[in-house]
Parts: sequence; structure tokens; C-alpha cells
Amino acid sequence: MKRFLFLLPAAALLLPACATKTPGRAAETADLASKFKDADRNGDGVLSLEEFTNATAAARFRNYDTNKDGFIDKAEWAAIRGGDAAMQARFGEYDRDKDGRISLAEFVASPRQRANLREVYAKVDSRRDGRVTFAEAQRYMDQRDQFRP
Ligand SMILES: [Ca+2]
Ligand SMILES: [Ca+2]
Ligand SMILES: [Ca+2]
Repeated sequence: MKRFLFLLPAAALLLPACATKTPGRAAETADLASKFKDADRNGDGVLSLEEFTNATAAARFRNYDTNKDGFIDKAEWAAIRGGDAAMQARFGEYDRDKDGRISLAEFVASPRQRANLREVYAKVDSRRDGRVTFAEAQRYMDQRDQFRP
């Protein structure tokens, strides 16, 4: 099962048929394969809901944390979510220990985040068997610009 993950990007690079698609296609496939492999913590070749949630929430977190200090501060939050009262209140929901910043652990553990990612997972898991395969992740990618929804 693991071998399949390594072979796919290599095959995409070798197949001339890929030239008919966008030029970045092979690189995107290789990038997704690498992300998928990182997300698959137990190495069984598929992503469980837990693996998917942790990996996707971490990717979202990195997108917020623009100064890369490992926390989302209020300015970083406002840059993406806006600074209105509702979004400030939402920041407070995530910031469980009330230290004025959101850690990765707080971000990943947020019930709102987890509920949202459960919905996303249900969409990616097109066969609805509770296992996301690389093919399913890739199909989802084809419909979206990024793995991170
Ligand atoms: Ca797995
Ligand atoms: Ca930060
Ligand atoms: Ca905090």
C-alpha cells in the first residue's frame, strides 16, 4: 500500500500524457503525495478522520501564523478572519487558556474546527468508508485549488 504512494508521483513525471495537462501538474501530485505521507501517521496508506483532521488543521494553522512563531495572535487572526466583534469573540473561543494567542493545540482541539473538518472529511471520503485514500485526496484536490479547504 505504501509503495503505491511512492510510485504515483514518479509515474506522473514519466508519462508524456501529463504534458496535455497544466505544467505544474506533476509537481502538484508530488507535493500532495508528500503531504499525504506526512498526514498518514500510522503509515497504513489511508487517512483516518483523526489523521486528516490533525494534518489539515495544522496546515490551516500555518496559513494563519504568518510570522511563524507558533501562535496565532490577534493581528494574524484579523488578517484572515477580519477584526469585527463576532470574529474577536471567535478568537476568544479558540484561545482556551486566555493568554491572548492561539496555540496549535488550541487550534486543533477547537470543537468548531473539528466539526468543520468532519464535514470536509465526509466530502473527501467519496466512497464513505471512513478511509481517505490518496486517489480520493487527489480527486478532491482537482476540485479545489488546495488541499487545505
Ligand atoms: Ca493512516
Ligand atoms: Ca504568529
Ligand atoms: Ca492560548
